[in-house]
Amino acid sequence: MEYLNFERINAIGIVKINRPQALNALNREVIDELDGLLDLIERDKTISVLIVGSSNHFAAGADIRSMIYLSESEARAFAFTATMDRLSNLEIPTIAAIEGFALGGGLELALACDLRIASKTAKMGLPEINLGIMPGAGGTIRTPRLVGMARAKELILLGEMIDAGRAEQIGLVNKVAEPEQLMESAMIWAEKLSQKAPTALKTAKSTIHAGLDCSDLHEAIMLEADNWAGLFHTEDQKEGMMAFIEKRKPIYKGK
Ligand code: CO8
Repeated sequence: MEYLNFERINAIGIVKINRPQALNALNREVIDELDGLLDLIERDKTISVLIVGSSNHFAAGADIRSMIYLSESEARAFAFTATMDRLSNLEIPTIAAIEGFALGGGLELALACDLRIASKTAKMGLPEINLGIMPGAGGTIRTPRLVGMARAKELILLGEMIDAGRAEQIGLVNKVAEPEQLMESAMIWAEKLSQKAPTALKTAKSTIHAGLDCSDLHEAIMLEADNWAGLFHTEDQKEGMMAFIEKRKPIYKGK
């Protein structure tokens, strides 16, 4: 891969965008590489958590140079909505470790992750409006779900950057870390997650997503009840409860 670095530490996968000449702006090649990596992660059942990070800057948006002369149909083909959706719907939990700029499509990449940790010095925003466009890879959809409609409109319509403290205050990121402790903070959460029952994590994540997509509260509650009961088919549930009774750490198999 030219634009992504991928490494594994035990069951934790860490992908870092590496296109420093354009502040990690996302062009088609970066997204195609990310798609390929998602194929690998979906197949490799030994990876239990994914951290999405970078060096210096998370990503300063979609690549503006690649977009200037796109026609409507070319813009549709350039858009990376499908890849963001794949990331969002990965069965394993994902953590964005945000440093530097996370703007436009870059912030949308972070929004497609389950959890977000930002360096104290990170700057985030959805500045597409300043380029005569709007967010197009989940920004107008995921932001209001995270921070509420009023704050989402503030970010999207004014197109101004916010700092990490404000992002934490409005719930755009889960927590803020000192710059030198960003990856360590992400690893601490990743290690904790890698010790949970994969079947329960996967089901909890998909139930949260399905619940948010469901406009009927009763239907959503019934779906939760079904998914909850479904976990009693799994070995992980038996192991989790038995380990509690036997006062030992559970050993999950993801089955
Ligand atoms: N695309 C292409 N190149 C970029 C981008 C970008 N998004 N951001 C920075 N760069 C390049 C600059 O052009 C510059 O290159 P060069 O040295 O060759 O001139 C280099 O990175 C360094 O940037 P600056 O000199 O501008 O650095 P500064 O520290 O002065 O400023 C900023 C940093 C504030 C981040 C500034 O670069 C900036 O405003 N960048 C653009 C941010 C932006 O508008 N992002 C949104 C892009 S649109 C988008 O993301 C649409 C998403 C929709 C997704 C749907 C599917 C595609």
